[in-house]
Amino acid sequence: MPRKKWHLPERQATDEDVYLNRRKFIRQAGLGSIALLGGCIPEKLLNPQQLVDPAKFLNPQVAEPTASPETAEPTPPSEWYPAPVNEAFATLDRPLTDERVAALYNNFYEFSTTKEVWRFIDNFEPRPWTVEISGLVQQPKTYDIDDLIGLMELEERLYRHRCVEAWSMAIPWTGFPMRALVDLVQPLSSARYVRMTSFFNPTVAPGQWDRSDYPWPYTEGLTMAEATNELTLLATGIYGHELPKQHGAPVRLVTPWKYGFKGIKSITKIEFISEQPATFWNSLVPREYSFLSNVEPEVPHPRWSQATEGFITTDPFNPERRPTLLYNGYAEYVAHLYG
Ligand SMILES: Nc1nc2c(c(=O)[nH]1)N[C@H]1C(S)=C(S)[C@@H](COP(=O)(O)O)O[C@H]1N2
Ligand SMILES: [Mo]
Repeated sequence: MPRKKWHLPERQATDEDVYLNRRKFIRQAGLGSIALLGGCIPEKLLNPQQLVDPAKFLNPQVAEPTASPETAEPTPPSEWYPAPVNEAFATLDRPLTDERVAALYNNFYEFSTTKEVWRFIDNFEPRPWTVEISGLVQQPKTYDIDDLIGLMELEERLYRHRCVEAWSMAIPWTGFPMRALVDLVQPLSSARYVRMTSFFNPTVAPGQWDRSDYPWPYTEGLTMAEATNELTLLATGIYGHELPKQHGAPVRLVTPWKYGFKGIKSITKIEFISEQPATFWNSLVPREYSFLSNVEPEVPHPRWSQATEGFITTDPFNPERRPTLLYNGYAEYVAHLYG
């Protein structure tokens, strides 16, 4: 294998440092592996030098990175992109995050517990891909993703993006409203929730091997009122082109008034059901990740405040400190859903 940029020798000492510091912190704080790997490392503990997957030290069987830095390059444009901008979501109160920064700083636990998901995602093939629509619905059907996109009208929207870990970005998504899909498939009146399921394939997703104790596949859920809210988007693109793999190709959920983990990536199944579904993070750590998980500055995470956030524009390690907005600034669209 050719030597890659991240194999620069001076980084090795740094990796070890980071590992030792991290391990020291864990011991001092008495936190278990869920606390470390729960998607929840507070920003101040992130080290800009952190270049190695901590899971590697916990389990020497972890796969070597398969990606090259080029993997993080934007996908080529296609006939669907760029899509027309929805005028209601054409501006924001902050600049957009740099595309490259967003592509190199991701949460996607199927591939890595670090932010360097792009390094581990080469073997993942988001096409061909099908999305099963099933459950309490008049028109159940399994769609090829490109056939489904062809039935929908794509649009671009600028949204705030707020992770429960207290970092945030501003992202131009392309996609279609989930409401348009609901209109197409016609759920029965007995449908009260939507459950979405990601893929399960440990041969391409090292995180599904390393954390075989996690409740894979990743699942998420919304109430029908949330699913049909004007804001709720099924995104197939970002920054005016197709989604790169690390952002959840070929289709992922975007619910900008909720914490980012609700925005399930690489969806394979959308089911209409009558009872509130179990979801990945809510099953794993229910007291930290509620089913609703709306962005609320006054409601702290059990291990850190949510009153402010680190807004990332050009440098994930020097974010701009900003006050958290109620419902991430989308109260006018969603406040009526919550009493
Ligand atoms: N399938 C899947 N979807 C996922 C995650 C994940 O680990 N697996 N992480 C979530 C979290 S915590 C966040 S903040 C967002 C990050 O999306 P981005 O990498 O496109 O910014 O994806 C969410 N969707
Ligand atoms: Mo997140």
